[in-house]
Amino acid sequence: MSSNSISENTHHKERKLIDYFTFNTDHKVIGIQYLVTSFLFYFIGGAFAEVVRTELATPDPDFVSPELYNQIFTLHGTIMIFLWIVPAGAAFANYLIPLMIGTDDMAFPRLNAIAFWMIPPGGILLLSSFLVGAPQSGWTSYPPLSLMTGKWGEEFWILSLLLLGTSSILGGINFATTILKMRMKDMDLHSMPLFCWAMLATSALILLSTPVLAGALILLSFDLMAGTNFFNPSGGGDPVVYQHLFWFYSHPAVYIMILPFFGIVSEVIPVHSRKPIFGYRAIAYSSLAISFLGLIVWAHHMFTSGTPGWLRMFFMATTMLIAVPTGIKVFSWCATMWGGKIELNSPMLFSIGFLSSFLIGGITGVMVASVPFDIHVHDTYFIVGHFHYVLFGGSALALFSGFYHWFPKMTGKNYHEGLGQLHFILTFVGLNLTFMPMHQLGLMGMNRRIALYDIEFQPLNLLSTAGAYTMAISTLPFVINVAWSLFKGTQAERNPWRALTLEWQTASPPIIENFEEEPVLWSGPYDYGIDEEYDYEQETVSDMLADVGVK
Ligand code: HEM
Ligand SMILES: [Cu+2]
Repeated sequence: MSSNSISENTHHKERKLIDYFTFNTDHKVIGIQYLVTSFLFYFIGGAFAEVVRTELATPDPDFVSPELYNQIFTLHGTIMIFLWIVPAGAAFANYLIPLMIGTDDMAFPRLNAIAFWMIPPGGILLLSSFLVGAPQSGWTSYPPLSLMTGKWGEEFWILSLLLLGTSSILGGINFATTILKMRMKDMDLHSMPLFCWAMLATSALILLSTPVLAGALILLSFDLMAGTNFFNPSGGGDPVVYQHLFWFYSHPAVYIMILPFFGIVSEVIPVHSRKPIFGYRAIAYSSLAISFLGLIVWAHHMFTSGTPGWLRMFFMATTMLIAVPTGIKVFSWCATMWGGKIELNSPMLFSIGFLSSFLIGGITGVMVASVPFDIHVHDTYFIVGHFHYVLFGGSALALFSGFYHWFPKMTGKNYHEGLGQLHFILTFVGLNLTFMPMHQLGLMGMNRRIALYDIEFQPLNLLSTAGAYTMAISTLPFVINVAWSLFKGTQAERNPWRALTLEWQTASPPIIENFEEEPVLWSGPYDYGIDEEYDYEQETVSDMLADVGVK
């Protein structure tokens, strides 16, 4: 903390709109840049999802051509993962970590800005692949298909992912260093907010696995452009080696996509239940356990790729083990809510929605971890149903929970509670309507990644498409809420939720230097139930702290 460097006049520095469009090193600006950029891609990726579902409303490939269908679902998956969920996690990490640990910026502010500025070119590169024939081989880009369906689109995809992966690595270095080195004095690892633990675990995963993806992509690029045969079977290469390298990154990547949001839920639930978090250490260490286990289970994506039986046993067992630390978290969140004074506002509704949908995704996850079952449902809509429950029902709902929770802090404005709740209801209904029927479709044998299907699958597909339209509609109250609140919302308090983590000790939005005066650790991050000592009507932090006898 360099609060002694805060001089009188810097107090009056104002944030300008242009700062958000330039190379700025303030972690709060970068956090907002990440958030806004990722949401722009969410709308694009979402529009692509609607095209996919519109095509699938009828059995014939009549809405878009089969080639375009392939391109659209490939870009839908790629965008949702690499340009929405992952950068949105980084958005919260950037914005919150320095505030939560009571410091004024990230460890490497310039590196931070560089990491962000790789994302827009990465996204533009990906979208411009439509000009040269977008990739058609799915977000996994398995060879030999990826070597056969159009050279330049595939190469654009590879280059884009290399940029986005590099950005992610730079971010991970920054998060880990900041958490380990920049905490205010008195804050040891065991008194920092659980979101920081989650980001520590995420960063470890990013650093260990992303370089492997880069390696795989570079080799794929050689096969594609230089005629080498690392993965090309027609030249003696081995496509299964690509699958190993790809999933060595991409399985951990599913935890890179969900751990930050586990962290967000761990912040939201205790505040809005007014209860201390149940099992702080269990939640913190289970993040680390998930990281470790996540690194040794990749071949469960290859149960049908000729993996020998004894090896499948190993990957089946380790995969199922992940249910243990994950279950610990879920039970801890439930125990935290148990008997609490739960307020069903937007952040809490999204967190509860997260819990229930993630539970379904987790259960189908244990199902597909089982080799005999997976052999039957591999590459069917059961899988599509499963991972959307995890990614949309898990990551995305928790993302929205965090969005509403920190909206007053980030913008200084209160959002409209009714619109937030409407957003939740439409999303939650749409989500279940879209993805629940997919499980049954998969069990009935409907393949994924096809524009044409058998007439018997139509009724359930229609339901699913109706759900997708409901979700499209759900973004309206969301967008209106954000716009309305920014322009017409009332000024937010410093600490509207009476939360105890440090980011709430500064103004909403925080001043450029983060804290007017050095923040004070006057309790653990989740010591709720001592409300009577905490008068949230107080004007300033020092009053507040004086009130509880700290100063
Ligand atoms: C309105 C919401 C959404 C709908 C209606 C939707 C629909 C679909 C459908 C129908 C497919 C299968 C395409 C096919 O196999 O032919 C698909 C694939 C996929 N979706 Fe979504 N999705 C939505 C949101 C999301 C989100 C939020 C994520 C991630 C954060 C995501 C990630 C993926 C991925 C990774 C694939 C696989 C693409 C591939 O195989 O290349 N989707 N989506
Ligand atoms: Cu996996």
